[in-house]
Amino acid sequence: MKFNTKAIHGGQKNIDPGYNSVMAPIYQTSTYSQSSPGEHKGFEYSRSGNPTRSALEKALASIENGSYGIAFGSGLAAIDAVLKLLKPGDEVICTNDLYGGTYRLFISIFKEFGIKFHFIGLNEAAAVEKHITNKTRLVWVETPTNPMMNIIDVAAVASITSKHDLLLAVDNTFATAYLQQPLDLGADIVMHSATKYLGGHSDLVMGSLVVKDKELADRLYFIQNASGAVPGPQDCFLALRGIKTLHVRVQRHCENGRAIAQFLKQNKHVGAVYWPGFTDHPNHAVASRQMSDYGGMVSFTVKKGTLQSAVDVLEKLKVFTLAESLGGVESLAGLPASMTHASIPKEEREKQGIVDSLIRLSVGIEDIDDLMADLEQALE
Ligand code: P1T
Repeated sequence: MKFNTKAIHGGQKNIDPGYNSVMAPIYQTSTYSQSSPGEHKGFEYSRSGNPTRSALEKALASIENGSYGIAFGSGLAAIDAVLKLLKPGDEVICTNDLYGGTYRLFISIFKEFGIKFHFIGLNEAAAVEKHITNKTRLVWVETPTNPMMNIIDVAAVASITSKHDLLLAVDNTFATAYLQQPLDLGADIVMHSATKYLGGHSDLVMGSLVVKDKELADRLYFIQNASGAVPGPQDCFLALRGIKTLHVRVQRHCENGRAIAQFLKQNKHVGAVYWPGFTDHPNHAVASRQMSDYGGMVSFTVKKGTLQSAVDVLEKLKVFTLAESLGGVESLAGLPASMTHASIPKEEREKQGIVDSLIRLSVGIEDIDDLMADLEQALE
């Protein structure tokens, strides 16, 4: 099956043996009756498994070309589960430009539990090799990165991790499975904040993991059940519904993202524009190879360079909503330094380019003329 068909039908055959409903029903139940202790129809308690969640997990596995999908109560809960594969003393190599909450989880929680993190620039995949020790277990990659839109060559990193028998996890939130398939590029785990493009309508918080390997899947299902950060059935239904239109939404996000990036690049009030579709983006060639288009996320600095100049632009926007998050049908704008990435120390942030005048746009699927006019008036 090709992607557009999988987005709608992947893993959904006989989803409701009871009544043949076309959409997976919302099984709003915490428990399931047993005819005799241990005798049931595959579900005992909804932390361990729920049919609506199961339908979503099958859809997730299908769109990522994996074998097993595992859904969580948030993107961070999904990342938390991956880190729980490790033990004190283990080491992780990760991109130095990460979603602020991921950084906070690594530094404020798992570092305290004795896991060591090496944050490195991964524009050159070979840099990974220099930081591998006999304690390294996991390489964590976000691509495109949030919010600087750096691109990491997943296949090149995978060739190193497989040689050293390390796990490679890729946060595919910005690209989505429609534009990029990390498992096909050699990653072991693909992770999503399903809150974003997968849900697609800014109406749920959820995370997901997809893997190919049965043993790894069993361990992650164990952690999902043992730690218990599972999403409810209503949210699973919404995510499943979102996935069915992922391909058409992301096409329009890409189209509008391209137009906005080009518009910003020629606007006299704008400094730098970060979007991997530009031929002068440092890893444009890698983006063109591993992604089928460049996505709907665009970051830029206001030329004046001050915090106030960025705040002025954000306050004047009328169609773009000033808000955290991304990937919904509506356009959002944010100030990473004080919103999504405030938990990263200022000095560290600025090294990555997350300056006070940096604005991040999640370009939605409204009419492009209205989006451009909105940015134009705000920048003027
Ligand atoms: O918010 P949550 O569903 O827990 O997902 C965390 C997360 C993980 N990875 C990436 C790349 C993300 O962007 C996020 C969440 N990001 C935002 C809320 C944001 O506005 O950037």
